[in-house]
Amino acid sequence: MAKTAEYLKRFMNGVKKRNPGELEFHQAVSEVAATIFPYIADKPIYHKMQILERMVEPDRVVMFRVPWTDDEGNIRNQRGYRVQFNNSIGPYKGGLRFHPSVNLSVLKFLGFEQTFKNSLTGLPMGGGKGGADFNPKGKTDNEVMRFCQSFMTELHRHIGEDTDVPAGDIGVGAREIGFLFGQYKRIENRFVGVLTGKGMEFGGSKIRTEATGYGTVYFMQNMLQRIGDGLQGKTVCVSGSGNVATYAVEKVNHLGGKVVSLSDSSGFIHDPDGIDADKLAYVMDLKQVRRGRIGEYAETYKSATFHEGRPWGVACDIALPCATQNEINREEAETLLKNGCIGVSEGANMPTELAAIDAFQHAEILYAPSKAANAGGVAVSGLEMSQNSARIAWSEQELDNLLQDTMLKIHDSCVEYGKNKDHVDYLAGFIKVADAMLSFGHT
Ligand code: NDP
Ligand code: 2IT
Repeated sequence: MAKTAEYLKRFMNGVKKRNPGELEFHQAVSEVAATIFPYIADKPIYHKMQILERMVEPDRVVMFRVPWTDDEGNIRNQRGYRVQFNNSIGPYKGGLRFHPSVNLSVLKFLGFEQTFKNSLTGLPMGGGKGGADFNPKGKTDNEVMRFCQSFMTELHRHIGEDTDVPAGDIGVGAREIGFLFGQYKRIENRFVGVLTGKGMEFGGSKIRTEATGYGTVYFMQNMLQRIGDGLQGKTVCVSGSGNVATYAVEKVNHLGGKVVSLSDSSGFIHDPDGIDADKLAYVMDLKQVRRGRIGEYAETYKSATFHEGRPWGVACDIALPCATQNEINREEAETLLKNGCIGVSEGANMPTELAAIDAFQHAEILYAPSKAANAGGVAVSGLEMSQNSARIAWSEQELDNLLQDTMLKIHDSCVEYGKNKDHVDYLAGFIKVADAMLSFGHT
């Protein structure tokens, strides 16, 4: 045990030295390494073949200039990226994020985690992530279109339906995917499934829009069912108000729970009466169509109040962080536990700080890490790729059944490798990628 701890420390020192200042990347690697090291301690082949050392180095990183013109005719300049992390088990696959906070550290953490998540789905997809430090807030549709076209004008040469298949993430939804796909098709003169999350008219898959939020809730339901419980009658705190958060709310409602919060970067709303289907439709229009701030909800619905900060002080049985990374710190985790929270399922990527994960694990509540809990989105992306290749379209019911099966399989494999009955783990995702790398020798 002491030897493993010592080796882990040495390994992390090396990662920090080679990737200076990349704090999010260090955090993601450190969390994964702490899970993996005890498992590989008695398996010398992984050490001899330097598997983990090679896994933390992306296959390749592409960084590029994205010039575009705003509506006033000013030339603007953004930085675009695609981190192709690991294609051992399939083409690179992962979202694109457009947000001012995007940098190499954020995309490397996301691409690294994507590799394990995609492996857990059981589908043949490698890991990648990309995006730009572009802020879609306050931009017109035409400005967003010009930006997306310029971004794809460079990106197109690095991706392909069998090479690398991007999708959406923060700031990249149906509108952006449409603009990006249109430009790819125009430049390449090929109509192929090079992006997922596409519109239904041009090769998109049913359930993809809903899949991440639904999957996160299915995972929570699976964990609850294991202890003879369920979401029926549970009070649920959700953060975020974008794609993942809104479809998580919809599924909690379907399963009989009550959601009492939502948030965005300006603050959160608390609605003790619950966010029902009508209120949810209002939120979707507010955030996706009118692109407003969540505070407007409390002006419309008098049962609700608006507050600055994050929603974790609201008493709940279940917490679903669905906004962004590091949105639950140790103090907030302790507040959740003090208020009786018994389960956390991560819709967002790495929403829980390391010290907060410790608090959840120490309290032995049901805790599902994002690599497992939010894999439903990329799983249905994988099914969109299959449908595109075969030129077929499955029904909503078939796809929802496949999504539920996938989340249950991931849940069960996490439990199998988990340290104890209340702790889920994503070791199975690592093993598949590692064993593929062993087959390739030194690559
Ligand atoms: P959206 O852009 O649709 O929504 C993001 C939401 O999070 C918005 O409410 C946004 O608020 C809020 N948010 C973003 N950044 C911050 C911040 N720094 N501080 C506070 N609030 C913030 O993105 P998604 O719903 O697609 O993504 C949410 C999370 O889920 C991300 O972590 C993403 O990586 C993860 N994820 C997404 C998948 C997908 O299929 N889309 C799949 C798996 C994981 P505002 O409107 O004010 O910006
Ligand atoms: O983090 C994620 O899994 C996503 N943003 C979805 C990736 C995908 O390719 O569907």
